[in-house]
Amino acid sequence: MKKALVLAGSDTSGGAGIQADIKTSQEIGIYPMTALTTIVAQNPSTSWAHDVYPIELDTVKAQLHTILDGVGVDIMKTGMLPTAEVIKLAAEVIEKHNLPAVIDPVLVCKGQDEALHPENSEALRDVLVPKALVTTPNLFEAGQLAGMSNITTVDEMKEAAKRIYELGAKNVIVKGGSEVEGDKAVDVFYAGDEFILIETDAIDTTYTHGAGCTFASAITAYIAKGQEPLEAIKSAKTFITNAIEGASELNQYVGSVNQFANRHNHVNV
Ligand code: PXL
Repeated sequence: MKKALVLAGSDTSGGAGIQADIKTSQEIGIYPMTALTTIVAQNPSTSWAHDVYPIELDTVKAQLHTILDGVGVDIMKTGMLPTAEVIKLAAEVIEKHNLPAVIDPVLVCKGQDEALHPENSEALRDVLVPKALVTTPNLFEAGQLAGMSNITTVDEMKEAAKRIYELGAKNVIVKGGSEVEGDKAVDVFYAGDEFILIETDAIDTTYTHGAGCTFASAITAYIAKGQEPLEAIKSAKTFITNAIEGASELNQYVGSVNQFANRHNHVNV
């Protein structure tokens, strides 16, 4: 079984973060090991604001030692990285262990409008995204990485994808999802050649908590199982579409995607 190192945060509410990564890995059939970078505790007393509790750098390093030097991995996936220090550490790990890496450049949780820290965008842009085999920014993150504000059209997504590719990422998938004009959920893929639009019918739901983490984890798992990046992205799009279709409400604030929904609709690889 292929093994993945997941460097990401814990979503206490269970739908996103490392919880999504573990569930997705399990569904697709790879073995995830987790180095926790931060804990997100959603606060029911403040309308579900996401309170972020970073883990000590030494504790992150100890987990990486277990995974990299104690077991060994085939691929790496990053999610929420709370400080520029941890972002740089992630880049060092990719370099030292020569790992294919799927970088989900998490800057903000869905429904939250404050980026984690401004210096994190810069570290992601300058240090980590350049080392990505695949990077999966949403529109906000693509804007931050590409130095563009307010991306709303497919043409702007293409421009952002090209700029992010030029940072050094080998395969870029800018996730427009249902936020792009029109009734399709559109993502733009770029790997230095032509732009490829990956489209599905938009699903009419707000229960999408965990979608970004699940999508990036599915890409990681399909690559680990032997698919090329573009093929893995297409398989992951099917996986996340099913997971969104199978989503359910958690409370008045949020509903989470359901990785289990793919058992009935699985892309077998
Ligand atoms: O969806 C982004 C995200 C990533 N990682 C963690 C999260 C969230 C959003 O809630 O909690 C740990």
